[in-house]
Amino acid sequence: MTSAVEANADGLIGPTHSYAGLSPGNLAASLNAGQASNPRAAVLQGLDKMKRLADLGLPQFVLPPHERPDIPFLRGLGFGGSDAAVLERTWKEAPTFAAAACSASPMWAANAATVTPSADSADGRVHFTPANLHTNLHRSLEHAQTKRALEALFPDPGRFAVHDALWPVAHLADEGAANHVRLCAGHGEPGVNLLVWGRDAFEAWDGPWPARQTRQASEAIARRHGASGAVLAQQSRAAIAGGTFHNDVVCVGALDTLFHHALAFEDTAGTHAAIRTAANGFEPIFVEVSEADLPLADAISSYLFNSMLVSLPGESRLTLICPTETRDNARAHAVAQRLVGSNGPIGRVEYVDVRQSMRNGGGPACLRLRVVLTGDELAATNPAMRLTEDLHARLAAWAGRWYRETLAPADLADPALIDESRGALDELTALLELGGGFYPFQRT
Ligand code: SUG
Repeated sequence: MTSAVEANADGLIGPTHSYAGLSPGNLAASLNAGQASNPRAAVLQGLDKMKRLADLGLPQFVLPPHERPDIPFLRGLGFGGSDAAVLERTWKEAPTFAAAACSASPMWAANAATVTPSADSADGRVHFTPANLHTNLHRSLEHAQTKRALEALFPDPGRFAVHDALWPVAHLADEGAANHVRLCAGHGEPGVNLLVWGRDAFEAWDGPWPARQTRQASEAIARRHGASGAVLAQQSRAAIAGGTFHNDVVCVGALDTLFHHALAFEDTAGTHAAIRTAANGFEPIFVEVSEADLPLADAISSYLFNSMLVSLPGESRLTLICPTETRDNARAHAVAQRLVGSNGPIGRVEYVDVRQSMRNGGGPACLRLRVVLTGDELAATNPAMRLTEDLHARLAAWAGRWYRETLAPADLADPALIDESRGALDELTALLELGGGFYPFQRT
């Protein structure tokens, strides 16, 4: 048996973190649209969560924010002149494109890619497919830079295969690991790869909100990664209609345990049966929460299931790391307490404050990409991107120097934000040793 660990790579929250209401069907983001954000508090909350996980003994990496505003994207729309003029004209003539170009959405690293560990892949490498995030304009701008960031973190092509995103077209709409759960007996052993899709690419979709993942995208990823133990399951239409824009809003899994809301899947019994059949050498445990115990609306507002479910060194039961919003919701809190009180697989619940991200619909699980790595693979990662006590302190000081305290949506049109953001990213390039030309502005 190969031993392996589950590392987390979190998206460092960028200087343009804002509430622009860009994601239809994401109820928190729509509710908070137009409010002022606090980018500095946001990045510090994210960094503190990373440190918490590192302190608990899990390898923790940092994925750098993307260049925003995305001036090259706006130039591609025909806006010309100086960078400041491009931004100013776009806000005047095409504000929706301008808002998309300013979003700090790469922070939600669960949407960065789908990952297949070496224990499950056909060629014994760790495979990554950056998500094309085709459904939302602002998120469709991410995948090329995400690929670059993954290549910086996982530089050895003998061990890591970083693919291009799936062809960016509606038929192959893909949202990455937010719709993937891996179950296994031990991280280094072959697992079940549960891939959850919302719609079939060739059937009409008539739900009130977009279904962001197609069955065909999930199939293509499993095929190109050579992923063993693949189980495809349909996300329930009721869940999407209720505001479940990703499966990880109602479902999380770790080792042999799948923790989910009763409305997560269109066919719960069929999904459980398929997982049981695919599970090689272990008996999966399903912890299902009923609609009576936690109505879907409370599951979504409290983000109980958008928690990190982790196996900590030396502990036999799993730990659930929830946002403080879960504690603030009486029903969700009661479910969490019951889990710990029972003799089930989850032995501990902890709370983290990621409120700035939560207000855009991004909980603790959205902010991280899980990557299962053997000892040799871990040793082959870029050490400068690993969060240590020292890097945490340096990044917190960096954010204090560069990030604004508050940012109203109208401030996104301020041309000074271009220089501020680039200044911050330039310094970050050195801090994380990302190499020359990592960002588009460094290549011109
Ligand atoms: O894609 N919010 C993100 C939240 C992503 C959460 N990720 C996971 N569940 N894994 C989204 O809807 C809102 C940005 C805005 O409206 O400005 C946004 O993109």
